[in-house]
Amino acid sequence: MEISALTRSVVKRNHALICPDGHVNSVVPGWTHCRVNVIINEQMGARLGQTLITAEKDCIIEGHTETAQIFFYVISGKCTAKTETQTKALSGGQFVYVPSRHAYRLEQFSEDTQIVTFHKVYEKLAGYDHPSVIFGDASTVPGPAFLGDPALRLQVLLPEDLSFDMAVNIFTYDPGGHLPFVETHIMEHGLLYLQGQGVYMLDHEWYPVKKGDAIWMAPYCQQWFTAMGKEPAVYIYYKNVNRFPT
Ligand code: UGY
Ligand code: MN
Repeated sequence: MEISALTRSVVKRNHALICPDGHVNSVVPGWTHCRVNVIINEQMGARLGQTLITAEKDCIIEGHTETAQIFFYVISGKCTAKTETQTKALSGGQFVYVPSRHAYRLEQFSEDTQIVTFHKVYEKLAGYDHPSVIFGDASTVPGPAFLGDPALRLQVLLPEDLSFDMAVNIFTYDPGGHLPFVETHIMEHGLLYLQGQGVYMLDHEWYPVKKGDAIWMAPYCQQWFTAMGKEPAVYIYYKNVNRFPT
């Protein structure tokens, strides 16, 4: 029998590992007939938001972004996404980016569809236009070798354009593949494992991680990862980018 007082989840000053066994549902106005787990939020010291949505029958995810932009990525299942000017069907691996101050509505979900969202308060850059809505499909995004290592592949889902202040990328590691060095950087991350397993080092603490786990890394949280097991380890992650380091 499992012991309910044990978990791999931890929440520390500058990083957190949130595993599915610790999820507790939140009620979010406008997001109905679904389970919502707020995984990362400013309450823990983060400057991004990350949620996991699991659709039930008649699920509707509707709202109007205010100061924060929202990136919706379909992990599995399907739905229809409507923005002010477009309507598109989304299935696993597809996404919609909704800029700040835009209406959105996701509907016609198949049951158990899962979506991960990343939220960031938008910082406009003088001389650059506000980003527009973007629909995309990860399966069509190239995944070049990361820093020359063919065991690591990085897909960049949003345009690399200074009007954007956030990036969302998918990182794939073949078993045994690992980050080439311990990263120590100002950018913050929120991530979710989509597949596989491995070991993450966060500020010199070592965590076994697998599909379904989420991680928050504050600025300067030192980070390194190696993939283990028989299939590639894949995570989708957020990063703040392209703004003056105040
Ligand atoms: O983009 C990044 O900083 C990425 N290499 N970090 C990470 O995967 N922990
Ligand atoms: Mn990093």
